[in-house]
Order: sequence, then structure tokens, then C-alpha cells
Amino acid sequence: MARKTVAAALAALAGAAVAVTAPTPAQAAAPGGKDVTAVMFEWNFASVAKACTDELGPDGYGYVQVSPPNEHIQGSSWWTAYQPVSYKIGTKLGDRAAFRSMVDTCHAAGVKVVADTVINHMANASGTGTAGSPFSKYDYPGTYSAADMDDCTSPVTNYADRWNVQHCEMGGLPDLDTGEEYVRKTIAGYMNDLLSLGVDGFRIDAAKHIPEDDLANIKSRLTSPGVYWKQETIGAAGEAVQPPEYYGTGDVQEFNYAYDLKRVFNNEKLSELKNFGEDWGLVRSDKASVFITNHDTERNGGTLTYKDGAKYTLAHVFMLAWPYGSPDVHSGYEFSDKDAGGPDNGQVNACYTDGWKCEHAWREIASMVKLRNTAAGTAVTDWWDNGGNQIAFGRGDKAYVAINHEGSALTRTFQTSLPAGDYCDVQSGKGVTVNSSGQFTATLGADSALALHVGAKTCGGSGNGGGDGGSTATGASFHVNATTQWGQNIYVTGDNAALGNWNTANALKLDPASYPVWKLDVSLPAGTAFQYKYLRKDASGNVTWESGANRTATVGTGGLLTLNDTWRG
Ligand code: ARE
Ligand code: CA
Repeated sequence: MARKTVAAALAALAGAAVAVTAPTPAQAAAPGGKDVTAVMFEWNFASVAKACTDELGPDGYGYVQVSPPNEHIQGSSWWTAYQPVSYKIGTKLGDRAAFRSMVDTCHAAGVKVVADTVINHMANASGTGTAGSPFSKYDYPGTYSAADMDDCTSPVTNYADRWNVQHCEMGGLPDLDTGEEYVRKTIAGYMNDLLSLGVDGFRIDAAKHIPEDDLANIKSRLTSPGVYWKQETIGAAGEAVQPPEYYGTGDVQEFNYAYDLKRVFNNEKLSELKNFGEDWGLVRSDKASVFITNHDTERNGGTLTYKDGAKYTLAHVFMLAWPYGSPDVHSGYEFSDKDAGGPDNGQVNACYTDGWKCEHAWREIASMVKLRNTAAGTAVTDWWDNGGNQIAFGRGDKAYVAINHEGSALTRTFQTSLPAGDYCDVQSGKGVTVNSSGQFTATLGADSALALHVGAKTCGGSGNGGGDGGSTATGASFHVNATTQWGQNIYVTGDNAALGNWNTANALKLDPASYPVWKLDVSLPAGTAFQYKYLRKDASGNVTWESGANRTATVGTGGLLTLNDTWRG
């Protein structure tokens, strides 16, 4: 155990003071930039790389966050990743080469990379780590020995006591003495190694358990001391350590944001959200990292989760439209066992298979990322609510969003500040026309949303929808008779880009206005031979394909080919 002398303690304080008075480092999540992070919980590096290319880059995500990449204890539970054994890069998610390649691929797709970084503690176990290093509790050969551990070797028990929180063992995990020169140097060495591989930011796990002065000192040693940091500082009333203490080193994860939204969507009224943010006692907006759920709270019941259906989806729509903090979209997997690690050791062969939820790719969520980017820097305007669970608001002349979290449909003429013209409702994929007074009339089904922005004037992927007069348009008119349950929708996908290339995330939603017949017209060049199939998604994005073989059709030269189909259950 390192017992600090008074002189050493004073020297440490003096060093910290220098770091604290240095200019506040610039944050990578600059206002007006692409500030949405997709958190790919337990995805292996190769799968993250593919998601960057296929979805995150095209959808406008600014960042992707990956699970801890360093050596940790072995085991199938996800939480093994939070028990470090060394700072070698090597876990079931991939080795150093896979990590580097993932960073390069994400950068090529325009997506920056954030690494979840566990630097407060080491493993509470003995054995061999995921990269082959032998270790025992308090001894991690080549990285740390007992002398590098903090003075308190009993568990954190009292969150009202700063010293107990920061120097004892959180969850019984051996606590590093981050006041020590060797420990600071070693942690900075690990983070500099990640920076050398191209990493753009860090989530600092358990930041509350590390004194801010220690973090400032460690950050000052980095090759880019202004790099983006997102610090896990769970704010709770009555605790000694509070999130604003950590503003000097970066953003802080505002857990109360997610707790508040869970309460409002479950038991209160969306109309209360009119001044959501700092007025509610949340941390400074420009320092807040926010989320609807994260890997801990989706397991401990603190927040909404994919098990909450439309509420979960609509809360994301709100978060992404609302100008407070920088949002994280957690992309996880189905579980009944809270300890279970990611399916298939993190290999994602396709979204919505093997339990992967792919929240980042849900149309209702993914489509809002570009809306947020387009509206960046624009304040809320044109707020409307019904005094209950129907709200609508604009982002100046850039965007407009309506959310209906009532059990019945909402038909209304909405007042916006948008320029007149045609828009795509990126939630439903249907066109909306705003008149010269900035108004439009629309019907929103129960538990659904509508979202318009100036970056999406026409619906339908591949540049369809512009120019050509109706009489010369060719394509397919999909009609399928399909009965559904509340919250379910029918989609079509097929073997060409306009139909989403068999990717269920890009499948096209049909219109239920003639229920039980769902309809959609899709423009396709004359002569296009294609295969297609219908699928059903529930409110959480779970996909059910119709049975049987792929359907086939060929577009003629005379307008729309009408396909009268019946769902094959
Ligand atoms: C596992 C076992 C434990 C065992 C431990 C050591 O589950 O039973 O004692 O190993 O052998 C994750 C899991 C833990 C797991 C750990 C290590 O959640 O269950 O422990 O990995 O494998 C506090 C911290 C906060 C922390 C939460 C979980 O302040 O930093 O607890 N969150 C992060 C991560 C977690 C991770 C760790 C830290 C550890 O996000 O996923 O743990 O690296 C109040 C306080 C909060 C406090 C909360 C819960 O709300 O305000 O500050 O959070 O209570 O105690
Ligand atoms: Ca500590």
C-alpha cells in the first residue's frame, strides 16, 4: 500500500492546481457539430466497423462508442469487461489489429471513435486475462502491484463520504492510487496508446470514484490534452461527490435526464417537458452527455428500455429533437439473464438477428440523427401541447417534431417556422406539405411521432421522387393484406437499393390507411426485375418475416405495377 507523506501529498496538490488552472480543453463535441454517439455495447470490433460503413456514417452519427478494449478477466458475462487485468488491447471483441482497423474504417465513414475506459480499479479475481496475462488480486505483473493500490481495501459503503467513495473499493474492485506518479503515468500511457491508434474520445468509467484533480493530472499528460472525455458521474442528492466538479476535464453523464424521462413517459405528462433541462436541475447543457438507457440502467430498472415498446422509441425521438446535451443511443441486445454477455461473443451477422436490437438503426431513431445535425445551434420555437401527452415544437426554420403519446390519434394543423414546401415526415416516410404560412395538417396515430427537417424534402431512398411527372413514373404499388396487433407495422424490402437491399433497417414502411390492406408506391425504373418480401416490426423494432420464398415481379413501361398480395403467416 502506498502511504503518502505530507510532502508528497502537497506536491500532488500543487501539480493538480497547475492542471486545473490550465485553459479548459476544447471538447470534440463542438456545438453545431455531429454530437450523437451510437454506443455499440458488446459489439465486436469487426461488427462495429461494418456498422460505421453501413449505418452510422450514412445516418449522420458523429461518434461510435465501443466496450472496453483492454485485457480483462475471462468469462461470458458482459461485466468481465469492467475488471481490467492489463492495458494490452485484446478481448473477445478483437485484438489490436481488429481495433485499429475498426478505427480506420469508422473514420473513413466520418464517424469518430470513443473507447470505454476503465481506470479506477483492477480485477477482483485471480487467473489469466483475455490476452493471456496471469494475475491475482492486487498483483497484475507488468502493469501494477500492491504498492499501486489505494490505502483503503474495504468496499465503498458511504456515498456521503468523499474519501470513502474515492479511495475505497467500489463494488469490491481493487482501487488504483490515482494520486501516485506511477499510476498516473501508466493510465496516461494506456490512453496515449489508444490515441496513437486513432481514438477520438474516452468514456471514463466510475469517474466519480477518482478525484477530479487526479483526472486533470492524467488528462494533462495526454498527447491531445483537449480530447473529448465523457465521465461517468452518477449524480444523486446527498452524495459528497457531484457531477459539476468534473466540468474541468470534460462532459459528465447526466443520469437524471434518463430517470426524468422515464418518469414523465410512464406517469406524468409530456407537456411538462417544455423547459426540460437546466431548469429541472440537470447539469449544464454544454457539459451534459445524455441517454435514454445505458448498459447498467437497462438492467437495473432505472430507465426505459427496449422492453417498454413505443415509450422507448418516442423518448429517443424527443431526446434527438431536443437541444440539451449530447445524446448517446444505446445499441444493445435482448436479455433475460442480466449477466449474459452479447450474443455470439459480439459478432453481429445482421441487425435484428441473434438478439441484437440495433436501436441505432431503428428508422424512428436513425432518421432523427440528421434532423438533430440539421437543427444544431437552433433554439426551440413554436411549442404546442394539449396539456397532456401530445407535444410539438420546432427548431426555428430548420425542423419540426410532433409526438403523440396518447391512446388515440391526433389530427391537427400545426404552426411551424419552416419555409413553405414539400417535406418528408422521416418518422412515417410519408410526404407533408407546409404552406406559405408555415402550417401543415397531419394525423398522428396513437403513440407515434412526426418529424420534418429542411434536409429531407422528399421521401424514398435513392433520389426518387424528384422531377418526373406522374404519368411517366414507373414502379411498383405494393398492396398486402396483413392483420396486425397494436404497435406493429408492415414493411417491404427486396433485392435493390430502392427496396433497402434486404436490410430490415432500410425496409420501407407501408401505409395502413386502408387496413387490413397496407399500401406503398415505390418508384423503380421500367423493366426492373426484382425480388421482395414483407416483414412486420413491433414497436421495439423486433422483426418477423413472412414465411415462404422470395416474391418476384418485373416493372413494365406503363406506370405502376400493382401487386395484390396476402401476408404469408
Ligand atoms: C462484479 C459483480 C459484483 C462484485 C464485483 C467485484 O457483479 O458482485 O462485487 O464484480 O468482484 C460492472 C457491473 C458490476 C460488476 C463490475 C465488475 O455493474 O456488477 O461487479 O462491472 O465486473 C456505482 C458506481 C458506478 C458503477 C455502478 C455499477 O458509482 O461507477 O456502481 N458503474 C460503472 C459501470 C458498470 C461497472 C463499473 C462501473 C465497474 O457502468 O457497468 O460495473 O467498472 C448509487 C450511486 C452510484 C452507484 C450506484 C450503484 O446510485 O449514486 O454511484 O454506482 O448506487 O451502487
Ligand atoms: Ca478510486
